Amino acid sequence: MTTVHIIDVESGNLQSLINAIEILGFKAQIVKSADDPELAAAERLMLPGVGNFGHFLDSLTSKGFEKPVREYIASGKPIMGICVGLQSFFAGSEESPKSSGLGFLDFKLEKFDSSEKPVPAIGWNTCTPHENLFGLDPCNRYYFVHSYAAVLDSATKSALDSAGWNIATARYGSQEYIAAIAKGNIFATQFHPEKSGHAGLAILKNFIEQTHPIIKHSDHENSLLLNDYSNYGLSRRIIACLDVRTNDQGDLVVTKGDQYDVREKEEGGNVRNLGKPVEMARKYYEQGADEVTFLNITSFRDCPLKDTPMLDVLKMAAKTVFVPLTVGGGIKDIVDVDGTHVPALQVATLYFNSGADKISIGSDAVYAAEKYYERGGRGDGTSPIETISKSYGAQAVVISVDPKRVYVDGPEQTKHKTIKTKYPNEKGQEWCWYQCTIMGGRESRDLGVWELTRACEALGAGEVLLNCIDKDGSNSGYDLELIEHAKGAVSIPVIASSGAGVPQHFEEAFKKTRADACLGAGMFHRGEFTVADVKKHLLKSGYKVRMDED
Ligand code: 1PR
Repeated sequence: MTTVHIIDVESGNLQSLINAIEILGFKAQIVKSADDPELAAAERLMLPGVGNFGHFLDSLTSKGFEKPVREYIASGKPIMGICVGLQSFFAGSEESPKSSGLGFLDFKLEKFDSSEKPVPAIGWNTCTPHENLFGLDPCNRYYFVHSYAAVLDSATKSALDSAGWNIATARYGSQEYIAAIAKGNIFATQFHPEKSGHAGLAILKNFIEQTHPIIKHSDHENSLLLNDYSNYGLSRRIIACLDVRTNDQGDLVVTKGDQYDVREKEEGGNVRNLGKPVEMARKYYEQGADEVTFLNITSFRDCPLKDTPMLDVLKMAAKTVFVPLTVGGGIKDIVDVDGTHVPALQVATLYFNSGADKISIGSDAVYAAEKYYERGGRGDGTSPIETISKSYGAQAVVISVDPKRVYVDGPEQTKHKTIKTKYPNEKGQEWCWYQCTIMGGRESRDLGVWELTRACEALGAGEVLLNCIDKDGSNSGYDLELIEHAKGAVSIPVIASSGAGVPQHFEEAFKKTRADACLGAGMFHRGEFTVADVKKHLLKSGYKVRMDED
């Protein structure tokens, strides 16, 4: 059985890569130290990374990996870089001007232009290989998450061509950049194959087996699936969300509320039990969900942090779900059951090591934003958003917002940013603002969505999960005004959430707002529609979506 060695410079979620290699029937072996004899004996080597370029390169150097990696490459044996692993083959990056790359490609990465599109780029894009490259398929979608890229112009393209590089290109907004590169024994992808569903697993398999299968599609498939570069080139992202908690019998269950009330309506009603988290995550992956989000909606603080049941849920889900996993709930500085203070960064690290790609912060994001304004619009580097973003990158930090609509007579009646709504209340008030809450809607704060999202973006959050308590569980469609309000506030991606009841609601959100992704929960849990139903509907309506076949 082929063994794949993976260099570990403590950069992101390696567990998912290990799981992907194992499910393909190969053996994965982590290499933690540069003098590990396994490294010299390796036949297939992987260099994966997420987050900050400088952090990755500096760790590679300080751990002594640079020399053995260069020697391995000189030996002619196959190596594959992933994400920051690809970036490390370049000379440097605008992200960390003081850090040098390995310099196999003589130019530098730059930050995406955020004046025309959300940055970080998070989502599913196509790759166009110039020659056959490990079966990279222009009709497939691969998962990208990055702010910096090897942006191309015609001069760099011809220089790379003359230097013998085979490149696959992608386009985000108006910028063309390198999605994958290959030359001799070096292959690298900017996207995450281990998070790109069946299409990504196929690329890993082809690299390990060193095969380049020929890709053929019918005209019909091409017309449906080739990129039309609408939505900056990203397919419409559909997320399945699992609200998880222990029920009255002590079992960990997926539940779902109406306006956040998760108990059955009758007197003394039980917590609604809609299924088991790991099984449901897998079901949604197989239905084509582009991401799965787990929200721990109550605390499990009656057990030591390391035994938190959600960690097991993640570990098990990550074995069969090869799309990004987000976990939220309880990401904050905590005091463990034995009295130990555990910083939020350490809590987040436990989740990342268990298979999470992103963490989501709810109540603590509100506290951080409040303090940001108290300080006159500054962070102090200590909030969970700041510490986690610094270590794992902005793309790994989502803020989960739980707002309620508050009507007023006019903008002068509140200090919060208001909108004029198409839906006046029964008193005829036509203006409203969106009030943030904490603890799953239990307490309202003197902070609006506009102010919260802007502060969190400045502190280092990379994405907004925009719930809406008024719409949650209503099956009446998203609050489109809220989505546009948040999109106007920030340039990071915004995920629309709460209210989806039929596939048409997803289409409506994509048509009438700038939502970067749409999340659904109840309609999927109750089995009324599958994720595939939503995607087929969008495809029929002319939207590009990721269709992933085994
Ligand atoms: O404050 O950092 O510990 O995070 C707690 C997390 O738990 C937050 O992300 C918060 O949104 C979530 N949460 C807390 N209480 C509830 C509850 O429902 N009682 N769930 C809750 C939030 C909203 C969505 C839901 C959509 C779509 N649930 O997750 O899935 O509204 O539903 P629908 O499509 O059925 O309408 P912290």
